[in-house]
Amino acid sequence: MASPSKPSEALVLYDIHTSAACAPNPWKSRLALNFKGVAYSTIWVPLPDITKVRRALDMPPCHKNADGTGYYTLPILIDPNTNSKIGDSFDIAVYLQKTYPDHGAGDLFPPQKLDFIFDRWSFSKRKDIEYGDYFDFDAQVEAAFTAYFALTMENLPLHPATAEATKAEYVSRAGLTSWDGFKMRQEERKKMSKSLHGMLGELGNLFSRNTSGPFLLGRQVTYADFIVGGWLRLMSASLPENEWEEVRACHGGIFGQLHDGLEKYAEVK
Ligand SMILES: N[C@@H](CCC(=O)N[C@@H](CS)C(=O)NCC(=O)O)C(=O)O
Repeated sequence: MASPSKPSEALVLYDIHTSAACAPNPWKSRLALNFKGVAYSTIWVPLPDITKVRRALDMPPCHKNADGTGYYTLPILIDPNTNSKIGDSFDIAVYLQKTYPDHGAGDLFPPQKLDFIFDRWSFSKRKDIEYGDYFDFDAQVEAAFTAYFALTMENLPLHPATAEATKAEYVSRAGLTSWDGFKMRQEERKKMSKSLHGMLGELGNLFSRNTSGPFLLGRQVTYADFIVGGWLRLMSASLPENEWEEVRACHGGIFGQLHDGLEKYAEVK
């Protein structure tokens, strides 16, 4: 693969069209792109059009639905400078590191201990791949936050133009009859929020090893912070205000400080 020292053409990031950018995996790519300081623009795709857009770009799905059909997702990154198309957030981060190693703030993947395990069953220990520790961390953090996705459903900032089609898609996937089926009873929310805070405590333990800054490595930001930061973006956009404030403040404010520390890399372009 060519390794342009400075990309002459802007890269293109495909993200999901919502009224406030909130999709965690595209967020990881946005944070990584801003960290690398390469020029790019965003194409916003309505959720019901992701399959069509991904197929038109000749990108196979990276996951399967329960019935074996392809589950088409974003982000996708196109880099016209190297004629590359990448359709998975982790692959995008690795691509950026390999292709633009010295750009922007430098190394996305410095060695560090990322021993957060949420789901022992699926923990793969992918030490065989490059940046395997980061890959595992990504998978574990995804499993951890996905377990609490229900808390964000009611208030997802859906784009008005495609809100009804998006709701219909989610309702059908969940086997519900209406969007109201996602509404949680107050006591159910409380119970799930308590459990979320427990999970955040476990994750927060990794952040309390180095207290010199808001990131896992103190003042040095890495892709591992972007992995967590992508999910915090979803929560900041979708949790009711008081619940987001509780997430920010819990465990000594670790997650509020992380979210604020990442603001520097959060410009939406
Ligand atoms: N492994 C993929 C997963 C991407 C993914 O799950 N993307 C979500 C948004 S965060 C998506 O596109 N969802 C589309 C849908 O639910 O229809 C990656 O890391 O890029």
